[in-house]
Amino acid sequence: MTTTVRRRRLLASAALGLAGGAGLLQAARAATTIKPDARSALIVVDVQNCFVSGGTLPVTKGEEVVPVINRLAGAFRNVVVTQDWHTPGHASFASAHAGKKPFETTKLPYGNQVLWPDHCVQGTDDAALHKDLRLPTAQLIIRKGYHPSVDSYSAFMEADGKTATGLGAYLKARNIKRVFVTGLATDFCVAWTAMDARKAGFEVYVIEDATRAIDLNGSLAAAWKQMASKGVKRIQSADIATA
Ligand code: VGL
Ligand code: ZN
Repeated sequence: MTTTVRRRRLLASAALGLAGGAGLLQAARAATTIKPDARSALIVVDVQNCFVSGGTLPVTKGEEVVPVINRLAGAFRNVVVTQDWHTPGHASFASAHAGKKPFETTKLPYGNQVLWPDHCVQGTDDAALHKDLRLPTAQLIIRKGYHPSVDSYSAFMEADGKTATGLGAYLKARNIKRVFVTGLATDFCVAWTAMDARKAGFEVYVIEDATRAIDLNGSLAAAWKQMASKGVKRIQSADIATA
């Protein structure tokens, strides 16, 4: 084979490769378009004033999840909402521990605990759902973190690892098999909720662009890695068939 011929063949196969690649990409996207069914539930985690700009524990660009979640909700027959709902002086607050500052950690009887600024105190405006959240079809609001000495990032299980919130039993009683987790924050309440949902036997998706992260010392990358290892699927809102 002459060099010219070889080069021509190479070019031809490169072109084919490109075309084939694009085709595959399209096929992959089409294949992942998900139509939520009667056994699917959207879980909207902690889209509260405390976690957006102006709140007590603001997540950068946290408010950007609101329109994405509002749009997604139209595709789901089952929608569940969570609220972080702490007692005043809650054990997860740095202010409850002498000499501790927010974002430091401490040891509590159930393990290591990140200490946060006072946030999402029961009944305050700070703990209310974001005013632009439009979830008229939502069926359940589950509150968590209301035991004074136990935190609960997860909507399923408190941080002591043994106190269930009741969400798992509720979803099972309603014959839900697949959950789609959205909201705040990706690396804390969303991640723990998603991983506990796996533990409870659900098929679990996190819709990445419907979440925003705190990202404390690399916590976001760590959370995605942990979620992947537990079989949580990472998707985008465009992967859900809406409209
Ligand atoms: C959350 C920290 C403390 C969350 C709640 O919703 O991700 N993070 N409390
Ligand atoms: Zn909290």
